Amino acid sequence: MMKNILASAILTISLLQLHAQSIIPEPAEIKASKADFTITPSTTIVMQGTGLENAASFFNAYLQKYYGFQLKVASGNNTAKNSIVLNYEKMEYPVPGAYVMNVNSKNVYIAGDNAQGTFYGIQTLIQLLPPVASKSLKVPAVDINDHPRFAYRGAMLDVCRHFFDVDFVKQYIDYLAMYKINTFHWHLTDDQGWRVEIKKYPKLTSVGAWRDGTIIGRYPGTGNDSIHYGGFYTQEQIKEVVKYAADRYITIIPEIEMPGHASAALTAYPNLGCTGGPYKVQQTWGVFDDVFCAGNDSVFTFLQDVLDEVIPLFPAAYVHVGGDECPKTSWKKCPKCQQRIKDQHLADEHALQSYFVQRMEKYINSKGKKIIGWDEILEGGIAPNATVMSWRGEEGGINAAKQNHDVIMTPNTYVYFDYAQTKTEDSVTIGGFIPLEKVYSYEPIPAVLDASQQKHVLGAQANLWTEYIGYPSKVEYQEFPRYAALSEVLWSPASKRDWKKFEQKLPDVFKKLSFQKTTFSTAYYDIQT
Ligand code: TNX
Repeated sequence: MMKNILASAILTISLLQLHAQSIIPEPAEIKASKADFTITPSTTIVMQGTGLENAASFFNAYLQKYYGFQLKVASGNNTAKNSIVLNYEKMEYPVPGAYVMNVNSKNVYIAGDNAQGTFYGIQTLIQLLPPVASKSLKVPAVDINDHPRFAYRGAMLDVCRHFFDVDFVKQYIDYLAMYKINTFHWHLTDDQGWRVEIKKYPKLTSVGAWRDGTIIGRYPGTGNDSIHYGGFYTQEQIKEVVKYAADRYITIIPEIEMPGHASAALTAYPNLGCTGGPYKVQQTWGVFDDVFCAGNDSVFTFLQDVLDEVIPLFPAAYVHVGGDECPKTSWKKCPKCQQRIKDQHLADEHALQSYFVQRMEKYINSKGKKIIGWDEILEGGIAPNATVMSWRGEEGGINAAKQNHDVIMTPNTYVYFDYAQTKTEDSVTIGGFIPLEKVYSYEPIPAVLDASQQKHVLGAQANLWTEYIGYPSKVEYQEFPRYAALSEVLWSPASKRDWKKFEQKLPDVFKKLSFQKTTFSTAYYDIQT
């Protein structure tokens, strides 16, 4: 009897501790174990398998950055006291990345179904660390069995409307890793800037990466000067970022926009437009009539050359070809485009865009890659192997899945993090209103699809368009805590999604972000009061 009372008392204390600890995203299964573990500078990381260095070194880098110490790393089967043991365990889940974690007074044991799973276990361990700098870090007594729900857990960053340097992109990637996001969609070309070095076409970056004049959305106090603004990534820098992401089990999908949002490329090479220009790298936002000429074969040669340089930089299975917001105005007036419509027996300019995307798909497929396009690629006939990113709500995604195409849900009704977080947003945003609870409520699988169609929904992604986001802390402000909410949408089992519980975890989310010196929005509280 006494023993039982004692046991339940211990359990209650552990549960209280656990309650104070708030893992994001919510794991599939979590229960109290018997005893806490304490990490100190004398704790050792023991890798019991090969290929676990990324997990170990990520953890050490985190400890160093936030707590000022590192742990010794050893290999072998030694599970001596005072160790964090990293290992593998076979698990049968449809999506890779599962892990188990057991905490007791001697060890923390973390085993993934692959190295990525073990890495996610490390992320969970990091979530459990106290948000105060100390050399004695209590890890609460827990047993966790966890696995991801969706295979595609994405984040898009637009580096065209505003440019973000390599250091910040790496920081951003670390944020994604923290919430077990596995795909970074890098929006590299747009009307306001071309951001990737292409050796065959140097003007893309010497001309197309820069704009002059007043820049909207920069850091308060700097926004009114007229400046030469821009930037780009060299191919060496891209490789460095791709490797940095891969070490965190994040795949980078590059987006090269076509046929619209092409002002920067046209400014560099005016022969690629229907009128021959002159064009300008855009200063303002929106949709512009000048786009790649669909009647000009040298446009296809140019884009193929660009892709010949881009594809080897990115190991991802996909290349994103944009396809959104392409006005047909210039094609309507262009004799070559009209000739193409005739020659190819196309119904109209929408069919011409479809011809354009299909022609590029063929080329990209021939290089062993698949294409992703925004949902406009459905208009005029979808390219045979294309995956659709549904951004104008879910409709495009639903249509694509019904046509047996894969889909990534990125609806601007739920996951546009450039939109405002309160109705009276205190900072300038593009508009819209997507509060935290709305993000949390998002269900990527539309109920109208039948089971076989639902399988085409690979996952979801939040988009951060940066028209009004000109500096890193504003990116963070727009992302946090909404990314915490999205991570539960993407990772946690649907049955574990619980807004009330998430709300209870929020103070800890904020504490953690403050501790990490990450900027975040407290709009959530403004809405409650
Ligand atoms: C629509 S989403 C766009 C972007 C803008 C964004 C602003 C999409 C495929 N196109 O070009 O930046 O709205 O929210």
